[in-house]
Amino acid sequence: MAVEIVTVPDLGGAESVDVIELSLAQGDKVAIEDSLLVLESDKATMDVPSPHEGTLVKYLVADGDTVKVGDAIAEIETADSAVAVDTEAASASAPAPASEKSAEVEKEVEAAVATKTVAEPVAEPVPESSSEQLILVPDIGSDNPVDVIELSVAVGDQVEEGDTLLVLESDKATMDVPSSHSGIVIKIIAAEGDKLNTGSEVLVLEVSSLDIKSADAKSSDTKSTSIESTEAAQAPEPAIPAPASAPAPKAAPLAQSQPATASADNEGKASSDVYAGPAVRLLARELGVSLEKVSGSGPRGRVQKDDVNDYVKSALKAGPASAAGTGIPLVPAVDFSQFGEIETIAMSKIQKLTAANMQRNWLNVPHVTHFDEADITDLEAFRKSLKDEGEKRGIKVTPVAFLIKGLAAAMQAHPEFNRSLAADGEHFIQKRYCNIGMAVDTPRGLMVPVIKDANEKGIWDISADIMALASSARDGKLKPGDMQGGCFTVSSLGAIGGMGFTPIVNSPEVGILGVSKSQMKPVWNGTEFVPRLMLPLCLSYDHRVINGGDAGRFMTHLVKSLSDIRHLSL
Ligand code: CAO
Repeated sequence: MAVEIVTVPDLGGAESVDVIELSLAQGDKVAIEDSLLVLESDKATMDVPSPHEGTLVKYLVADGDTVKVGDAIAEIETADSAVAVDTEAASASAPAPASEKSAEVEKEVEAAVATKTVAEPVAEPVPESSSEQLILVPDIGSDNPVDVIELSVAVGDQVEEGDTLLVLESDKATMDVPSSHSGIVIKIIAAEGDKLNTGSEVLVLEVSSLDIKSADAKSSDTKSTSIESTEAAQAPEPAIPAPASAPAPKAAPLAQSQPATASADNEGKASSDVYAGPAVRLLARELGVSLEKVSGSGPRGRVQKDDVNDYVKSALKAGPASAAGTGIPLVPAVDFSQFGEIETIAMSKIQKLTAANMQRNWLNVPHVTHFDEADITDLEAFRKSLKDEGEKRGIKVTPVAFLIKGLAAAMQAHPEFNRSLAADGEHFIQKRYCNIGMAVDTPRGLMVPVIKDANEKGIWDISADIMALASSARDGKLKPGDMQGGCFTVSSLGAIGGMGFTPIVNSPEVGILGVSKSQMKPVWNGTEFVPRLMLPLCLSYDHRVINGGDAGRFMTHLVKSLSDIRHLSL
């Protein structure tokens, strides 16, 4: 017989932390590494995984408690043990056993059985006897009566040990009362709105002798466990704070065919604020559902298991965008032909890929765009001076080559721009190589070939790469390797026009530089306005990796080196 006590593990330096979620219900099966509860410090939340496999006997802490390393948090009955799950269940104060089956109960049983016969295939008869089990309110830790706010079962329901029978609410918390036995509900004694105490009668279960034996086998208590004995439900699940402002359910008019309970819209709430029990939270986590997306149909907007299941079903029906859990409403399809003549044009493969990538990046990356302009008067003079040499080499040098050279230098000086966020969301990947992607406008769509090792190349080599890659992109001759391994992207619309734009980060890169058309502008030099050629630059970055200060310093570095290209040789 072994009941293992689980304690708070090393908290990585935090002295005390709050219990913000109990992940399981009493009596739940638990595997090693299953989350038992969630702790929160002022910096982070952490799941406490179970070090044992077995059955959760009970929690030794409640939601909202503050705990420290080594505090006992739960009892787990390991597989080889026969300790009762409900060792805390009330027994001393339990009323006398129900000794008679009333005619009313018999009728309800018959009705329930008849209903089940219609609704479900008839199960093979099993050679076992059955009896009634009166379920009582377990020890609720207080002498004050608590309200029944939800009956979770109906007459005729088959319940399993650990299933929630009803939900109680005190002025401080709500608690699920799980069943101590498996069986069929044959009579419900408590009603919603009743005030109950420890030991109050809840309902009567018809329990097979096999179930009773197995429940008895688990009991370490010496109290009588005869078939006719009265049994308290398992101790209530630890408290889940009820939303203080949870609206009371509105009764639907009888004539309406809507559900009788109002459904609560949880949009905009934190998941931990959604009114739901631990079993529902566990189910939501297992299915990858964010609870705030689910409307609760239970009393006071409580989210039920069925609500989570219904949410998943409708998300799957709605298609991939919705199933991904984005919750973004789809743009409705419009029949444009009702307004005039139309033509439907098939998207190229590249256009489809671009659309998917842009949407993915736009939705995933918290974008910020930083604007600046560089004085490229001297750079342009120098670039033009390279024309003859360029003709001899067969290479055309454009401002984009200087931008790429300047970007590579700025990335060396500010390595955070050469990072990606690791898939675990907890690490940065720092790249020691420097490849710069270049957006190319082609008749078949946007392509981004990559200039490899830009930090090691001079203006001639970069210019040669730009020409070769842009022409391959336009001729559809890029190889997959030409478009892989980018660390940062430049998107130049300088030859086309515009004063600025907000490019979309080419994730998992963390920055993209948009370049617009340079213009002569009057610039104040301290004594007079002078005509200078100004180049508009727009840096979009992933704010998960880059902060505004980083962006400001990066752009200042870039602007300085473009304004005085001698810096690029340093
Ligand atoms: N301001 C003013 N003129 C500019 C300029 C700028 N910022 N950048 C380039 N130019 C001029 C060059 O000086 C050159 O003119 P000259 O021939 O008189 O010297 C001419 O524009 C060259 O343009 P180009 O497009 O042939 O070559 P490039 O190296 O400037 O650009 C490339 C190459 C591939 C970046 C470009 O052709 C391209 O496809 N840009 C589109 C990128 C794009 O679509 N971005 C949007 C992505 S999101 O939808």
